[in-house]
Amino acid sequence: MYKLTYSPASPYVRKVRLAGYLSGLNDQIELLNPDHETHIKMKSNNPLGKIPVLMTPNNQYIFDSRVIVELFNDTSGKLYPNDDNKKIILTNAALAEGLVDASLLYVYSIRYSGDQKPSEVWQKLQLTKIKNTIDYLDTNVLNDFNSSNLFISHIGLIVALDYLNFRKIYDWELKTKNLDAWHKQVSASLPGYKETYPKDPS
Ligand SMILES: N[C@@H](CCC(=O)N[C@@H](CS)C(=O)NCC(=O)O)C(=O)O
Repeated sequence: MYKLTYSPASPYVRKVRLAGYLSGLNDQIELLNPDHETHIKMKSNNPLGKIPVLMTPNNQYIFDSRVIVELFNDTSGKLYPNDDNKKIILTNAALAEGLVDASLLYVYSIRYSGDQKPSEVWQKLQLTKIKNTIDYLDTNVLNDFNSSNLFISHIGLIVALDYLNFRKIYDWELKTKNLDAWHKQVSASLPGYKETYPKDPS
């Protein structure tokens, strides 16, 4: 069995879980809650203090989410193709991940502001990245993220768009047409979509 540091709200953990579903490995992944002794031990193995961390069946610790995805792809071959399209798929996945990064930096600007007011300059910087990327995607998603197979790029973008909704950061659904249609179509066919939809820890 694989062991995975779990958090129901984390977009990077969700990406790894969806990659597990698409790779056919979901049944082999045990989720460990934040208060689980092994979760704490696994997390402490990453000096950056970030999740996800994966423990492989032979007790190796792997982070970050991109490396875990690569490991799952080595096993399944299902997350990106090993041909000329590989770099395109991974570039699209990186764009989606940038959307998650900007969203999380926005959320953290509030969560870790202590008794100070969050920096408006910082928030505006992140919101501009988010808005520009959503505009870009609304124009290009049907070409760039279009294939008969689902890949890690699809997972990444679904995770990013749902996280924007979950944290109410930017109402992209109201502002897009192609992207909204793409999301409806892909989310309906992505294995594990509903099971992994973000929620606050109980
Ligand atoms: N690049 C990392 C990012 C992971 C990350 O930032 N995870 C968040 C949870 S969603 C975290 O652990 N944050 C705590 C922190 O930054 O200290 C990855 O892809 O795994």
